Amino acid sequence: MTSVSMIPPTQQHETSAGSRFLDDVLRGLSARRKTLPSKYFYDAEGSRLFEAICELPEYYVTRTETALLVDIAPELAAFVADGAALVEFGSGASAKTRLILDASPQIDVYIPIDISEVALSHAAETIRADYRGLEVIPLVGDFTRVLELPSAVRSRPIVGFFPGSTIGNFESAEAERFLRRVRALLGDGALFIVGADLAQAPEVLLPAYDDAGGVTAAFNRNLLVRINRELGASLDLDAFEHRAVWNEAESRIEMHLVSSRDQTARIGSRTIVFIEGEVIHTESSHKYRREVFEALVERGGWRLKTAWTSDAPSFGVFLLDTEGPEGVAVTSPMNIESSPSGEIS
Ligand code: AVJ
Repeated sequence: MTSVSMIPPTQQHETSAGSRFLDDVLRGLSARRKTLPSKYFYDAEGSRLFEAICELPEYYVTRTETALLVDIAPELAAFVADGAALVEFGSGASAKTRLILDASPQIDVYIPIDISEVALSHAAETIRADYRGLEVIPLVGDFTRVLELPSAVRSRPIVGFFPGSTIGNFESAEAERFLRRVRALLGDGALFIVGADLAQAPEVLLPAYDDAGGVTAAFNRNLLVRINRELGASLDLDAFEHRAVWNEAESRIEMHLVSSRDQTARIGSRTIVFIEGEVIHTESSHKYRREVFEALVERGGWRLKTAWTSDAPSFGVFLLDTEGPEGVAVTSPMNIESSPSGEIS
């Protein structure tokens, strides 16, 4: 299995990246119920649209988590050891990171990991400029595939950071596997700070994923734009509609693209058929109940140390550690390199 973890951003274009994208797209669109992996939203335009979503009045998620982090940053800082390395999964513009760094000047190294090279290198540069003593080591790539940390940080206390409720994009088995991999990657004694959105009324959730200005619709449809551009496909962009659905049974918001007519599209060497009303499921955003989330992190090999939740709309920041109840380090539950498949989503 391949890893992109140790390759600096400038050398990052592995030859297989394009064909993996094609394989994933064809696999998803050949299934009886069509899907596309949500990680492919984040090309340069998708990352820009996501940042715009974060500013929308309807999208409460970012604002709520940020306010909570502002409140609790001093409490979090008390758990962070001197000389720590902060490893962020899916760092994007690194906006929330600043709240952690400002409150925890004892952090010496920052390792942002992101799939969008443009977003990552820009964020790394601005963080470097604003935090002079901080060593910044960006890793570009799919954060579900990182197998190793730079050797420079292995002797340091490690704090993982996974805000934004990005964990909610995984199915529960995938989330569990991701947590186990991070547990193995960060090692015994690590802390892991995870932000997760909690369940709320559909009247709050639906507009957050289907805003009046159509930014989320553009974000969703940009996946098709990207497939056309990067894979030379012939999807008719005007013939797919954005839809957000609350799936009560799975406690998640789903984003769909709905074919507005019978149509076919050429992708690679294949012709994909869509019937009118047929759905491509492009994203799930799970909204947890607190007990459900706690059980998930425990299955993932972590212990919940502290949890903070906001007022409604409720968002949770969870501090996880690796110690067992007796203060005995739990042995690494899984060798990440031997897990059955190379990736999570
Ligand atoms: C960045 C994955 C957490 O699921 O809420 C925003 C992405 N999708 N609007 C989320 C997203 C639609 C976002 N995450």
